[in-house]
This record gives sequence, C-alpha cells and structure tokens, in this order.
Amino acid sequence: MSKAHFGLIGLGVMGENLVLNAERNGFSSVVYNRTYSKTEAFLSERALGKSIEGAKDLRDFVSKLERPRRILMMVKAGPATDAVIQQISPYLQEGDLLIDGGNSQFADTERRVLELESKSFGYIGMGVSGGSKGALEGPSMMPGGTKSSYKAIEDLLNKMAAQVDDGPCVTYIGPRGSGHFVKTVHNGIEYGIEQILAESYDLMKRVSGMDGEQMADIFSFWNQTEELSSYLVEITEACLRTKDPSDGSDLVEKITDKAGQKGTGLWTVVSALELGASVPTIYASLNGRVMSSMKSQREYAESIISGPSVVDFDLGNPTNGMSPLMDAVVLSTISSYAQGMEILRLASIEYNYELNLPSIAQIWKGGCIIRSSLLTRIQNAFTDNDGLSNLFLDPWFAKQVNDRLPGLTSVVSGAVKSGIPVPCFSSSLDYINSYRTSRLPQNLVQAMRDCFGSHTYERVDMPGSFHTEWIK
Ligand code: NBP
Repeated sequence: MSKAHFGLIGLGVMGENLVLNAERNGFSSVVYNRTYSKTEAFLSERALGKSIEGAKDLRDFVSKLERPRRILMMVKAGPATDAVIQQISPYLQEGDLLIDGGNSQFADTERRVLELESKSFGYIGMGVSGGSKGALEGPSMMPGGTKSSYKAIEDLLNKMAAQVDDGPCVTYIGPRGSGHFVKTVHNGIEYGIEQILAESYDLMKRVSGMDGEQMADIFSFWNQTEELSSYLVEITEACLRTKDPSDGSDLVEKITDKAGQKGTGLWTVVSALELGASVPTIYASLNGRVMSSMKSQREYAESIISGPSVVDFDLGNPTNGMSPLMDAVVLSTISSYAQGMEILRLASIEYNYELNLPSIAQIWKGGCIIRSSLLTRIQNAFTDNDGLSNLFLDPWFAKQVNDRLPGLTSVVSGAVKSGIPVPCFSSSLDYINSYRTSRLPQNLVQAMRDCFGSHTYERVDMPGSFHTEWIK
C-alpha cells in the first residue's frame, strides 16, 4: 500500500478542517488523535470516501507516512504540544519535519526549534488564522523555521492557503519562532479592531438609540468603503442582524458582556513593552476585555458611583455612513495596524527575524480574521518605503489623519461628556496626537527625575549631560 503524503495530529475543529483541505488539494493523509473515538467518528463521517486513513497509535501513524515525513500538530498550545513532541520523537528519523500549527507562544517555538533541529529533525512553528471555515477553505498561514524545512512543505501550503490577486496567503516568515510571533501580533491587531467595532456599536445604541437592523445597515455601508471593507466589519453586520428565535429581538443584546483573552493579546502587549513599541490601542482592547470580565464589581460600582448623563452629540447622518463615527473607526483601525506593524519592525531588528513587512501584509489579505482592503494600502506603504518607521508617515495614511482627526476628536469628546467609555477610540486619539507633537512634556519628567534621583538631563540648546540642584 502506498504511503500517505501528510500526517495530522489533533482532530479538534482546526485539525479536522485542515486535513480535509490538504486532501482536497491532492495530499493523501493519515490522522492521529489522543482520544481514538474522535478519529473513528471523523473517519466514518467527514472523512468518509476520502484519501484519509486513521492510526490508533503513533508508531502506526509514522509507519503510514512517506519519508521524509511531514507532520502537522494541531493540539492545544503549551504542555499538550510538548507532550506530543515528546511522544512522537522516538519514532522520527533524520529529515522528518514537525509543524506546530497551534497558537504557541513564540518563545516556546524558539526552544523547540533548537531542541528538534539538534536531533536532525525539521521544525516549523506556523501561525494559522481563519478559524474553522478558513482552515477548510483556505487559511492565512505564517510559517517560521529554517528555509530548508519550509521548502519541504511549500507546495502543500501554497495549495492549502487562501488565494488573493497577488498569490497565496502564505510565505516563509523567517527563522525560529518568527511565524508564531507574527501570528501573535496578528491576534493583537485583531483584538484592537474587535474592540473598536464594539465601541462604535455602543455609541450607536446609547447615543443614537439605534436598533440592530439600523446598526447593521451602517456596518454594511462601511463594508463597501475602501477604508473599512473587511471580514470583521462584515461579520459585525451579520451579528447585529441576527435575532433571538425565542422572541425575535436582537440576539446580541442577550449575550453576557464578558470577553475572555486567551493569551495572544497579552503576549502581543508584553512583547511590545519589551521591544519599546508604543501600542496603546492594542493595550486598550486587552484591558477592555479584562475590565469586561469584572462583571459583578462593575454592577456594584454602577450602584454607588454616578457619572454624567448621555448627551446628544453628532455621530453623523446614517445615510452618509455616520461620517464622524466612521472617521473614529477608520483612524483607530489604522492605529491598531500601525502599532502591530511597529512591533514587527522592532522585533525584526531585535530578534534578527528579517521580516518582510509587505509580504506579511500580503498574506493577511485573505483567509485570516484581520483581512481587509486596508492591507493593500499597508502592503504598498511598506513596499514604496522599506524604511518606513510608522504607517502614519506614509502619504495616504497621513492624509487619512488630516481628513479624519476632527471626526475622531468630536466622537471622543462627546463620549467623554456622556460618560461612555471608548478606550480604543480615546487611546488612538492620544496616540495620534502624541505622535504628531514634536515637543511633549517629558522635559518636566526629566527635571523631576534629575531632582529626586540625579538622573541628569539633556538640553535642547547645547550638547552634554546636565545636573541641577533643584531644591536649594
Ligand atoms: P483545541 O485547542 O481544542 O485542541 C484540541 C486537540 O488537542 C484535541 O485533538 C485534543 O485531543 C488535543 N490534545 C489536548 Br487538548 N491535550 C493533548 C495532549 N496532552 N496530548 C495530545 N493531544 C492533546 O483544538 P482547536 O480549536 O482545533 O485548536 C488547535 C490549535 O490551533 C490550538 O493551538 C489553537 O490555539 C490553534 N488555533 C485555533 C483556532 C480556532 O479558531 N479554534 C484558530 C487558529 C489557531 P483529545 O481529543 O484527545 O482531547
């Protein structure tokens, strides 16, 4: 019997869909799952009649694969991934390739690449985005590791990935943990955009009194504009149109307002702090989720702490897509992307990842959760100027700020007067206002530091390092 091209470990929602995708693209497969009943169920249902066979144990699994073996692990990140590596390693032979497609922390991947490659196995840490539908129909994939290991799966990944005008949504990202690092930052950007869209919904509902259908119409309008056309805007419209079958009301209003954060958002912010990247929009979205989870405290606080009543301020005419509100969403969304790209730029230098920012923007244009038409502009901005230090310095993005800053400002100011929290809108406004200010008040911070700690300071009018006895 001929051996299979490709092996998959982990029949969760992602693993099942990815292996069906590989098989559809002509790669016969073997699957293994810790709990064998799941393998049996998969083989007798979704995999029935396809070139997919199952294995009861790992010895059987590797024996059914052609050499050098190409094995994709889709298991929970962390200890489960280490456990699978440990269990399969005794059966691997020189040149075999393990691919971790889970949401692993990039530092774990750095460690695993060193360990596995020292045993002459290949190891690829690959971020996968697109959820279950993307996994089946074509995800965006971010593989990192040695180039030779990537070459062994390039054909497979090119066929499995989502396809956009300028190619498949997969490319070699860089060495070691770079693939998982880029996926982490992708998720950080995603956190930001989700919170931005949620803030716009909150304002439409609480300030303008709009219902689900009316709000969905605005998202539909936005989705037809170059600046906001995106998967997340598209699904927000769908969420807002969906009714509770029990009474026909807007289902979203029945959902508890608590959002979890699984790790990648946190890792993005921690990495940004370590790298010295300014990411207030992404941080605000993470904090928004943390604050949302403090439900019982918020309920009690509302009963004892009062705030201003909602004032009637202008969010714009719905027939024009509520332009000030759209301005706020556009500039905040650009801020989220700009901050994510800044993390990648600095990580590329610090970790020697040699990241190609235009290529990363290109592979995010299809298949993944943050796909949007803005990514074509982002790709062009970093192609036109490979030394671009911030997206807002690109002429097209600078014009967006010049045109839309008054709208963002009026929305934040109205929300502040109404006592409505808009953490991503207000952080984005501060980010832009700080970035466009050549003289910030940190001169006074420097004076204080020199006063209490003799930290010294630099002067604007002469070179050198200075200290003053501030308190005589
Ligand atoms: P899960 O993250 O729910 O993982 C389920 C799989 O992990 C099952 O096959 C399970 O086996 C296996 N597993 C666990 Br849990 N512990 C194990 C262990 N100690 N040894 C061996 N296998 C173990 O599945 P998923 O949602 O398909 O996600 C898979 C990976 O892809 C994760 O890292 C996830 O973060 C990432 N990811 C998910 C999405 C998404 O939209 N869901 C998107 C992108 C990336 P069992 O059946 O025996 O319990």
